[in-house]
Amino acid sequence: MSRFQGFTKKELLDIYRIMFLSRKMDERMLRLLRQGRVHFHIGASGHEAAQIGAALNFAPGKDWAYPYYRDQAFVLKWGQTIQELFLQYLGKKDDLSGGGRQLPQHFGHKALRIVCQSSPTGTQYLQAVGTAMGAVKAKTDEVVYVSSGEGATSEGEFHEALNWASRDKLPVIFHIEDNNFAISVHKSEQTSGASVYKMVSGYENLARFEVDGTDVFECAKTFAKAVKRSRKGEGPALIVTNVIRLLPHSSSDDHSKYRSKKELEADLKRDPIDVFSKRVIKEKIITKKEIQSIEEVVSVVVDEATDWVMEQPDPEPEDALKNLYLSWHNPGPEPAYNGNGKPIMMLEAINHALKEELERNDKIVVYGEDVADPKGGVFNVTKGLSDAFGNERVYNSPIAEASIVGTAIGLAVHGFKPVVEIQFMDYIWPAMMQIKDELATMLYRSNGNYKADVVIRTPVGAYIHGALCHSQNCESIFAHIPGLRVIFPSNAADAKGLLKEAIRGEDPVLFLEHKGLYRARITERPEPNADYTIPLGRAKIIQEGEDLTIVTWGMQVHQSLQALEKISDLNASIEIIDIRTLNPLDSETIINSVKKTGKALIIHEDHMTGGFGAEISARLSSEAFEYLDGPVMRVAAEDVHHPYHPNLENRVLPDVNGIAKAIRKILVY
Ligand SMILES: Cc1ncc(C[n+]2csc(CCOP(=O)(O)OP(=O)(O)O)c2C)c(N)n1
Ligand SMILES: [Mg+2]
Repeated sequence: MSRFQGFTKKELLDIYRIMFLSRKMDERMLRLLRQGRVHFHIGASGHEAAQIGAALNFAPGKDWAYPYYRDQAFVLKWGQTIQELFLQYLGKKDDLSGGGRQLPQHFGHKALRIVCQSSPTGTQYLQAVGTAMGAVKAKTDEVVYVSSGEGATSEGEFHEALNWASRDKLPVIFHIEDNNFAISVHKSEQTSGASVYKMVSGYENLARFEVDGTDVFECAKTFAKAVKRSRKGEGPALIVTNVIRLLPHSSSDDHSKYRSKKELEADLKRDPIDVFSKRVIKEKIITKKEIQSIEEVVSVVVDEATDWVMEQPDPEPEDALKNLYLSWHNPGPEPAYNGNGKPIMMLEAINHALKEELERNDKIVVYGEDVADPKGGVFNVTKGLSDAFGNERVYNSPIAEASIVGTAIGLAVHGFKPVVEIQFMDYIWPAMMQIKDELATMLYRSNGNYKADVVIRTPVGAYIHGALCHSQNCESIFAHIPGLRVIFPSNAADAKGLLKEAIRGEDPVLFLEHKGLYRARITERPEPNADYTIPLGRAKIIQEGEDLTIVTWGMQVHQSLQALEKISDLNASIEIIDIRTLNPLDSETIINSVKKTGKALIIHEDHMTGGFGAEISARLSSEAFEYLDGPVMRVAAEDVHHPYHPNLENRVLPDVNGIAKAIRKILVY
């Protein structure tokens, strides 16, 4: 049979069917919204040709997709059914994207490798780059699709993603659907030169294309070229499709407030569905009658799917609490410490844990700024690892923290186990969006379909004259994030056992390493065997006592022990608990101890206000109130930044004398 623009008649009929189906779905979804059955809608109307032209060129289920919220026609062509999309739209229990957890039009489908999407504009790019990295490492010829609007390309992460993808010639196709507006902001106010195509001209190995996004044939041809090139390993591509936005930005927007009638009417003349049907009718490929018959069938399909989805079960309230974590729901008892090797410092413990786990699991990759040899990390924690395991598995990242975490999520999606380093906790903030909105939410928002079991290691802490931006702790900020485990060891044996456990687990973990303890003799312990792991959520009683419970972690474990020497005159019996993990927190051990001693002093290096001590204090007052013989007290850093000069630094940090003073005060209360 003859082809038109490379397509059989059957294929052309299917292209029309999907374009029209997506359009009808938008219409029906808006009707459901007006009826009060849903709370939000964001439509694909006007973008259909570009999206189908793209989807035609991938192998769904083999290739990966990170489609943004406007990609309804794309996911239909990729293989999602109307029923699945209505389940997602209404947030039903059987919604494959997230079981009703996510806003409408947040796509996800495990079997089709549509990676469950979140809401921030632009976080998807780096994850797509990570998945492409995984595809290359796994020696496949998979290609990764990622899309966004033109407005989202102003996000820094877009440029980070282009940098990394171009540098490594990764198989990623960036599809930028340019509808001129980011909500109400025109691209002339948004983008340098009002052109994403021009803006990205400097990235080596990046193929660039700009096409009329209302012409499905042009789009299909362009994507075919780009995908073919990427599949051969020749590098990423960026395709700008010039589309029209026929609806307001979303159901919460009214575009008549910022777009003229004339402009909206002009857009209607470029409606991709009309453009397509007029063309195939004019070329006598498809008849008007055939078009009408597709429209009739689609209308019935949409009616039936709407009726069907109304009958589908809603999620149960209790479902809201499921699928936040995979590991450490009930941490088992702590195994006996099997350390009988040569004493090692904390730095060596972490290095050895990484080395042993890299040996044990070939899916582990270790990367971050300066982690590769010969430097082996700014603190030498990763020394020798890239020499031993090669640059495929241990490598330097660009100086881009969002890139480190974002690509790690994408690698984890592909089945790798990234153990990444943020060079200093003080510089974790560019990655905060990836950590809070993406890493910590992946399992939950996808209702258990996708996990992002990345381990992030980062040095923290003061007492090394690091001033404002090489001294921070900030553990409370991360302990506040549901879905993220937080570990803060105080000695070499715990560091090794906990890091190995974190790596072997399935949850995202933030592993905090106090810089002041890396080489401190006080952290030395006989090295535990390679099979020694410590379950997360088990606090350690460092010493037992009857008169007071000190709850602490990290460097302050050692300061607390030193403070006891200063109060030896009191002959007091003091229990010290090293919590070791903030999430999960072993409340039971803390509460049982305070029930015994009747008094609690919490000591941490992070600032006082909103520090993690406040959480422990609150738990004690609600669960051990009647056992308390005095107020729960805290010693912490002052609520100021960390100044440089030792006179200033010492003034704001907890010290041994201050701890001793607090102990005296609470004991006589
Ligand atoms: C990081 C972030 N900032 C702001 C928003 C709110 N927001 C959602 S969509 C959008 C506009 C996006 O425009 P564009 O990228 O052009 O895509 P379009 O919706 O036009 O297809 C904004 C500002 C967001 N979701 N995430
Ligand atoms: Mg836009």
